[in-house]
Amino acid sequence: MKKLPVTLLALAANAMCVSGASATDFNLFDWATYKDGTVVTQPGSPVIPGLASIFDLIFTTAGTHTAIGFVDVEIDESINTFFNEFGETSGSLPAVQSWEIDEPGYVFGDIWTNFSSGVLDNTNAVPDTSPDDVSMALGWDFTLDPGYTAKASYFLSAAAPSSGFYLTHTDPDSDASLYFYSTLSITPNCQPGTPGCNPIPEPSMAWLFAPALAGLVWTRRRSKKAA
Ligand SMILES: [Ca+2]
Ligand SMILES: [Ca+2]
Ligand SMILES: [Ca+2]
Ligand SMILES: [Ca+2]
Repeated sequence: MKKLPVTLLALAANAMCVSGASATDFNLFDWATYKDGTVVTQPGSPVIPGLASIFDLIFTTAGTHTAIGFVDVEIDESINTFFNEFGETSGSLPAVQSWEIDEPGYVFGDIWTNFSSGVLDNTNAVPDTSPDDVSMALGWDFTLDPGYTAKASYFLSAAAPSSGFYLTHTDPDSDASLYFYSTLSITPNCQPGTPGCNPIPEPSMAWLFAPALAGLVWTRRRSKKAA
């Protein structure tokens, strides 16, 4: 899109204020997944469908695994640019999760390098004191027992999750925020209830994934309500 003259941008911003319009433009500029060393980049989407589940990563083989989701969203770019924004974290970080908030690598950020190598730095390089282009990543490092399937689900939502660890991306000029979070569910490959089928992971594992499972329950309840 051709850049609008500054005066037009100012008029647009004024119109937003006067009318009190609240339709925020969340543009998913870029996103990518990392799955045990394989990076898949995805085309952006001008509109994030439903601002909800954006992708799942499925693991079926026993052993250690790493799942990471990366997103670069721009909020109201045509009104106040994509580099007036900042990020924050909420909740306590489970031992099996990692995160990163940073400029996506066009200027100074190392998030793309870290994402591509499968190790996030658990650091926010775009805090409210230093706004810029916000991109975010969330990772899982876990071990899967034989006979189980793991699903790491990633969500972008205009509503904050009620529990668990999550990242917030805010445009202070638009007074709008977007929440990025992930859940990890572990389910048996056998049919629960059949002889010899243990429907829940080992006790140590159940403890390990408690925060994620709590998040999963919340997500299911929420989608039920919305349905
Ligand atoms: Ca913006
Ligand atoms: Ca970083
Ligand atoms: Ca960007
Ligand atoms: Ca961005």
